[in-house]
Amino acid sequence: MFSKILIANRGEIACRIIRTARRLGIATVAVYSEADRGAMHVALADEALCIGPAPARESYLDGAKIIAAAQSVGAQAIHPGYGFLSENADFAQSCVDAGQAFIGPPAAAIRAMGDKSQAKSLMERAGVPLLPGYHGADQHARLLEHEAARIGYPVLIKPSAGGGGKGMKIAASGSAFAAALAGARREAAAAFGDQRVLIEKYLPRSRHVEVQVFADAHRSCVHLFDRDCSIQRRHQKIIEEAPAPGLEDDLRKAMSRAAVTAAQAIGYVGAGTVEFLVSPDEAAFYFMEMNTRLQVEHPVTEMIAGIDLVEWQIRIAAGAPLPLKQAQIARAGCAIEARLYAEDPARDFLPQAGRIERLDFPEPSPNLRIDAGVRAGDEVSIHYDPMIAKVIVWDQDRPSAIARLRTALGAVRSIGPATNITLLRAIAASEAFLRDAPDTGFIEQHRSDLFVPEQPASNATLALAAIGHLCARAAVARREAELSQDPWSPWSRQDGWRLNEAGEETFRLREIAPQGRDDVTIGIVYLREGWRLALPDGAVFHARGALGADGVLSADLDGWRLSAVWVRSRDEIAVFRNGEAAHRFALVDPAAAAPHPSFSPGQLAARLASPMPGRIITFLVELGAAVEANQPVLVIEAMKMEHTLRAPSAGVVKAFKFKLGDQVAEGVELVAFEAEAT
Ligand code: MV4
Repeated sequence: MFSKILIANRGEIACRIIRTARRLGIATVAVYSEADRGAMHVALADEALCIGPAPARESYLDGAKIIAAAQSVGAQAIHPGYGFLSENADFAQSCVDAGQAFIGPPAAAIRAMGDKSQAKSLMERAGVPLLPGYHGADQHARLLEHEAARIGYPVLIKPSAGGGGKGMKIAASGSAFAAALAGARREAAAAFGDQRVLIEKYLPRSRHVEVQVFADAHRSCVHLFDRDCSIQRRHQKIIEEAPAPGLEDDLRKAMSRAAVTAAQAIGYVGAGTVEFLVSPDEAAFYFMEMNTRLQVEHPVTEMIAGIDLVEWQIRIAAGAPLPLKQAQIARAGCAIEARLYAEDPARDFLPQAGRIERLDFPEPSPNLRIDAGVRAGDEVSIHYDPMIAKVIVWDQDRPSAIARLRTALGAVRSIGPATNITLLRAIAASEAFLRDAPDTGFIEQHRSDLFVPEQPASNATLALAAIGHLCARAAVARREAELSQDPWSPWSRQDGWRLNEAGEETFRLREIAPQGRDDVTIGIVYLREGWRLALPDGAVFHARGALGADGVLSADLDGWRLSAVWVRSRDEIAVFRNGEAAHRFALVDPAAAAPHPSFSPGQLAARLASPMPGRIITFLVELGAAVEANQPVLVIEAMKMEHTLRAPSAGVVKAFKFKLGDQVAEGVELVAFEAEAT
């Protein structure tokens, strides 16, 4: 067994691996980039080494630095986590060549499954069901077109060198094939440096069901049941669950058997996932791809099987046999995972960066697990995946697990970068999610239920904001009086005397989030105990409140006990009401002038600024070009995603303010336009 392992990853998965290694008595070494100096995984590990600047390709993707770090601290093994180098066959091989055990599959297995065409050929030979398709070496356009016609439209063209949906193109008919092929080849060459493609019959409605497999180095292989990951947005999984709901038992068994066959066919070792498409109509399943890493969603399998998959990974990498035989592995209940991302739903889920002011989760329990990679005070960086945490619940049956998920998500309080919590809550609360087994079109099919405009703040919310600011102002003044030791300060009096002689005042509250609502004026009358609050619509509350040392305001509104949070650094009150999106309020200082817009509306219309920090990777128009409103102008890369930026209005491109490859900050002007005279 290893005495020290290095975790070549960051965020929640690094923390998660460290927790298991610690439980096994194994020393842990973290690596981190300069941007992650204060990160959670660095704090958790026994040792930590800085391996380079923030950009992943100079740190977490630099295999040589990682191996050198492992050698320098006397680690015996390297755990790659997921993403980064976890499916890089050359890195896996380099680890072994350097005498480091790679806690993952053999490099040959990674390589074989990394080529989606080769993978399909291997599966075909092993008798694993495939969709009708073509995955040969001959890539002549005419042959591919002939194959597509043989398969029957619609067909899906996929890059052989990549997975996860990147570069896939649907061709609905023969006339559309050539263009779809050209697009797929262009994107495959850009994304993977390899323009080979494969073709498959396109399944319009499908479920994404995957089977967890585990093999040891002694040719034993078991499955650990299935997971449904159909609820995705742009190929990013949002909700995953185990087992996949509503599958016929014989279909489930056939898939699990096929998954084990697939793993054995390639001499697999370690944790792996065989991904299938299930056609809900024909109750048939088809091999998609095999992921040769531990997946983000592995906790739902751990919760229904009662197994620690990272412990198994470490033990198997150290040469141990599988801890259990298939007959000893049983599943119980239902587990569901929700992924919390720093993304702004109001900006089409654009990844967000910035400081996390506050991040409160419900107390974990045997039914609730929180795998987080960040905590309050940390920065979500533009350089890495914006996933903040995973909320995983377990219960005896699916309805009970869904109920737990709703409660757990309702209790999450996050202040800082926008997150997708509202979407997660809407999915967990949706009748469709409870009733049906989801398919990959779930989000689009139920868009109107899932994307509801945020409700205006209720009177209770406004009253809480007012009380919160009253208490926060008092706390600040008291603190200042203490620090200044000013005996004459009214706040220094110990007789509970109140500051405001007049006994009443009005507050103007400005709602920071959601934006765009008018300021609200609230009348406040000081009472012997608490205050009487008069709301704009005439409602009145008799309220008391106290701010705890942790910034949580506990209030009583006519006997109704409610709470809110004071964000000291921003002097905002955030009101989280049982699962609603947070309403955040600042106190409008009447003396402060209204913020002067730095641009006239016309100028704003003609401004193309970067929506977030990123790197310019493509210009899509020439200097001097006349563009339509909303026409794609350039592409920036940030947080492993590409974002196409569009012309804010019709006009002429007067100047590019940056060149290809430049790193740009949020809000900076990228292109100077001369807006068309409207
Ligand atoms: C498909 C498919 C339908 N028909 N292949 C997506 C990424 C990778 N896991 C394979 N994927 C799919 N392959 C055929 N022949 C549907 C998916 C798919 C999907 C496609 C478009 C939009 C979202 C999707 C989510 C999951 C799976």
